[in-house]
Amino acid sequence: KLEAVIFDLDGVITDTAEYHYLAWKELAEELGLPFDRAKNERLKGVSRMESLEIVLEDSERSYTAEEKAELAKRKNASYKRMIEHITPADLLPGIRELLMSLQEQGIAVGLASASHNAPFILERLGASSWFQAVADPGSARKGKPDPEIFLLAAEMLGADPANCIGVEDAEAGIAAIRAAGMKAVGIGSAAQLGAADLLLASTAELSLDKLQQLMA
Ligand code: B16
Ligand code: MG
Repeated sequence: KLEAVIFDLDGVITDTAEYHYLAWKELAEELGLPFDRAKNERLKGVSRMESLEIVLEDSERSYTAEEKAELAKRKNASYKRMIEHITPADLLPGIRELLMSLQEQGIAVGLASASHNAPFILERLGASSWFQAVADPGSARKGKPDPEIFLLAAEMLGADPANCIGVEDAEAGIAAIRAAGMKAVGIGSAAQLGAADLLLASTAELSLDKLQQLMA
């Protein structure tokens, strides 16, 4: 029986990847480093500090831990200015309808995002009240593909991972869900998300019916 659905944020609830792209690009330009959309793909689902390492990999000089912390802070400040403009219209297609039917059916809803800005983004989307648990990435020791953040969300909801479904758009996220012992729904293409139990091309194809069938 389906007890809970645990969502990733970026690429599933809303598309913040574009803002991450713009903010990292701004920083890379200041540092005179190349940065393009292909590189941005590699940052999806990856933590802020790990993302910075990827942005800096073409650099000829090395940076101290203090400098890195300052660079990450700078990127986050411009990212935060951008996400101020998020509105409920930025919910990805079908998400509002799905969250409403989950609530109606009394199925618990959680968030397992690597983003420290997730609570603010949910608020801007007008979606906070649909989530009974938002796992804090700061209290997970390891990032995705480690299952920790998904297990944290399930624990907060009091749900058995075996009765949970995770929804993700990144390969590492699907691996994390499967390692947590949950059923994995992938949003994207088979090239990256072949390991998902159910693969959908877009969030518009999500429905409570399909999720319940997956658990049956
Ligand atoms: P922050 P997700 C991830 O969100 C993003 O995909 C990734 O690009 C970002 O670096 C990470 O959050 C951390 O975000 O800098 O806001 O803490 O896909 O796990 O929802
Ligand atoms: Mg994602």
